[in-house]
Amino acid sequence: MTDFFKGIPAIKYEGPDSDNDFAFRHYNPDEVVMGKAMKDHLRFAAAYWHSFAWPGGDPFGGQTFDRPWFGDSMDHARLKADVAFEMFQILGVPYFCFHDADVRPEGATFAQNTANLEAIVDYFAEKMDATGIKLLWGTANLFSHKRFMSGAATNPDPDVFAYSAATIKTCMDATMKLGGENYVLWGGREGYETLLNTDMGRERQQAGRMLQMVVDYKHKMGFKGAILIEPKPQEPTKHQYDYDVATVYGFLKEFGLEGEVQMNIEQGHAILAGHSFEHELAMARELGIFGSIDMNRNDYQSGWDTDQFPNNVPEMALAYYEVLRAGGFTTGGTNFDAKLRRQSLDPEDLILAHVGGMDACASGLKAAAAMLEDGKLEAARSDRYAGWDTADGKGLLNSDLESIMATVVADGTNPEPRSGRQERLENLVNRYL
Ligand code: XLS
Ligand code: NI
Ligand code: NI
Repeated sequence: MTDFFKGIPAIKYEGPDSDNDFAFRHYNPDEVVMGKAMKDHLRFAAAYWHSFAWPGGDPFGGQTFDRPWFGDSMDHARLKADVAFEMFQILGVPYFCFHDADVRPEGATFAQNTANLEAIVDYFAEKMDATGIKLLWGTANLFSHKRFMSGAATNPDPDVFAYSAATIKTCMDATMKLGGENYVLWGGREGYETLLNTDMGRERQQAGRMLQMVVDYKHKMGFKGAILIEPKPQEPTKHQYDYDVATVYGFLKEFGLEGEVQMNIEQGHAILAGHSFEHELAMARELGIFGSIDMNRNDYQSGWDTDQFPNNVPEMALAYYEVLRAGGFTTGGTNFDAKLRRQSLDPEDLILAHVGGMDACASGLKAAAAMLEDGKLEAARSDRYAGWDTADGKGLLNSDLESIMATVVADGTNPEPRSGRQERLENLVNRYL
């Protein structure tokens, strides 16, 4: 045991009336919601990068966090892992997620990076065996090091494409070895700063080819998990090719990968794309590519991916409503891609941020389940489209303009507008919260 979280107890469910900060009010792992334990609905994961690798900087100032594992040695990396697994256990999160660069020191060569990663993977494997904590997903950080400043797969320099492909292979191997349930690709710098120096056609072809290689390798190695793309419209690049779910779907179609890749949808990225979180979730469900979520909260004023811990239960209820309508998670889960504010220096801030986020998710899930079980919202939706279930409605989509016109004339069709009842439905939603 390290002493980083000294004095902080394992977090337990105490119910809504508890006034203990270090307790759950809503997240009761074994409580059954719609026939399934809450923990199996939510499948919480902690994100290594924000909680253990991020130093607290912003564009105007550097490190604010003073962590004993900040440093470049393997000893630092192992201490970081010790503390990380202590946090996972205090919180009772069943999963974690990581990038290669979060967990191992940067070596002088590719080979050294690989060796460092493999050593930490072995260290993780022991801890996972001992604690039962599992890997939700692994990924490669192809955006922080300066070699990736002009992109990874979409780089104008083929050597960077090669370095990136090789790095992805090592990260897929690490994910497979640790029994990871998904492999994520977030194209942080797969985009451009200015069209003046960018060959968009080439870059899109390169990105498509890299994705095909990832899918080929997945099948070759026998990885049973899902390959997930995480859309984001911009930041760090001015424009990112994986803009949003619909854009990525078009990309998958173009490269023949629509049956192979699903979406990891992040709240903050949806907001940056000018959508709501529930829009992106619903779109992925309709396209049959819903996979997993990165749960966080964007500040609506900032225009940045602020990655705050989620706490807006009414919004989260609508998000989990879409998750439940998609049939819930299979390989996916709720990953807290969220970081502390840079003034939140204390170890207990890190614990309480997750406690609040987990509780807000549980509240949102319970409200969503009640909405769905009650059926009023779904009944109102079906009622609105009921005309399409009649023989005439069904026939219309198989008809043609000339026949339809003949029928409109013969029947004297003259549609009467009907209320969309938005306020009534919004009032209804608020009753479940
Ligand atoms: C950044 C992304 C990143 C991915 C993993 O905005 O959310 O954290 O989730 O590379
Ligand atoms: Ni994310
Ligand atoms: Ni993000």
